[in-house]
Amino acid sequence: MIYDILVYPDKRLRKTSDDVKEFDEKLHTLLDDMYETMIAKEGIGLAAIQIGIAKNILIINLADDDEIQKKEDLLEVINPKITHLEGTEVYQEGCLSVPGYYEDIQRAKSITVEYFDRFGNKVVQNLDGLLSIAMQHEMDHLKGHLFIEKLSYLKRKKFEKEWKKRLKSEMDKK
Ligand code: Y12
Ligand code: CO
Repeated sequence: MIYDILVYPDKRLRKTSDDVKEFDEKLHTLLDDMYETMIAKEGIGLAAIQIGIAKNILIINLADDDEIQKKEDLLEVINPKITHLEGTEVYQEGCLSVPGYYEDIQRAKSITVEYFDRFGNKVVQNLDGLLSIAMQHEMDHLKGHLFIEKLSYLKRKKFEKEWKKRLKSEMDKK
């Protein structure tokens, strides 16, 4: 099933998500639906709150060196916690909930993250590069935060002005 993605400024995106307690068939169906939705919308990462489900679940599927997004590289991440952050890196980010807007964002360069897979097995990973950035971006969603909150005051003001204009023109077209 392909879900609709919540788009800024939808208030539901600001909800804090709750931990998953049951690693059951219902969770597996949700993970499968999240993957189907992310691929259909041409994303590389998706948090459950972006489809209106306030659970600590996210998926990431980066393309490989040949720019192919292989399902075997899919990360299914449940109840993640960052235990270590190191360095800083700037990367131009985008988000399915803020479609068409991209901006340079500073985050930690490398992280250690602990989470559970779909079967409830604990995973500990050291991440750097794009995976580290994507994990931090998606984990922000679980706390109700969007990457645009990291913009400077002036960039945020410009963004809000352009976004309002865009939403108005979309409404006028209807
Ligand atoms: C680095 C930085 C941020 C992330 C988070 C995951 N972000 C995405 O998956 C963004 C996807 C996205 C897709 C879009 O659609 C198309 O390109 C067709 C898009 O543009 C529009 O919707 C117009 C914007 C964002 C991971 C790694
Ligand atoms: Co996002």
